[in-house]
Amino acid sequence: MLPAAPTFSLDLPFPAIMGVVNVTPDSFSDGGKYLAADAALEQALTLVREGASVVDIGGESTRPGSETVSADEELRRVLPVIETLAGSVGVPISVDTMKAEVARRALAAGATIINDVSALRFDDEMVGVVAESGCPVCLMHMKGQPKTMQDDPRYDDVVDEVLRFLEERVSFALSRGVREEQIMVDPGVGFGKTVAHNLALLDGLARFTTLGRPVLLGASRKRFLGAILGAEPADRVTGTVATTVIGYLAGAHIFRVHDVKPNFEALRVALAVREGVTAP
Ligand code: HH2
Repeated sequence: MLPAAPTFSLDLPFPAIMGVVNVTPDSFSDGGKYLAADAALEQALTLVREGASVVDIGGESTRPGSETVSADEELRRVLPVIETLAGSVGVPISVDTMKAEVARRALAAGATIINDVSALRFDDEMVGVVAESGCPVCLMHMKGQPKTMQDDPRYDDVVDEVLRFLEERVSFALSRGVREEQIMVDPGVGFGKTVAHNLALLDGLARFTTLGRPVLLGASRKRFLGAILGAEPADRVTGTVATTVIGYLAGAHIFRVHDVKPNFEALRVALAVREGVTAP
């Protein structure tokens, strides 16, 4: 048996799938595909039909080398999608942003989760938005900034360092009035890590459950899979499914993926083996 899921302020099945919709021109795997609000809406509905329990809407690419965009531009991309989805999608909506202003307006438009890949470090006001709203928040590890994070990242012990970083970010959030039940944690696969670092994190993933918070894994279609498989993003789906099963067996709770159906089916099988039930 895997450890029981920690108390969480969001009513999610565990394991749960977070389906990704990037409303950006430049995301590494789906950039440009869902820039029009109706295309984003259609994709979100498809992901939910396929088994997603959350949809994550992003308006700024954080792929290695990406440039930042203004809050206005990010809002212009995500707000119409969140407003439309909030009335129709039937699952919680997460907003993938590092900016307090975007988070605030997204929550007002119907998002209920903040996914901050800077773990509340990029914008000083973000922690206040999370504390005041009481919404669930994902705190993710990133070494450096997206623009330069893949320039020779180094760690003595990557699992230890990422674990200590997340411990510190959880303490910081708690010290500023965020409740423990609001927090999930994420080792940040691909954010300032070499292929070897990413593999070490996946191999050591069980250690992140010692933080006592739900663990989110975002390995979908990422570059380390391309390095292993010699495949472009669209051909990394089977590799992603492998990471989902490995993550599930290590006790991860939420899987952020672009391709919901294969990951959902793999989780159903893994869950049936572990717990004798057939649906996450
Ligand atoms: N990865 C990406 C973006 N947001 N959030 C969390 N919590 N964990 C992740 O691993 C994560 C994330 C990068 O992937 P994607 O959104 O597909 O690409 P891009 O940043 O190019 O939009």
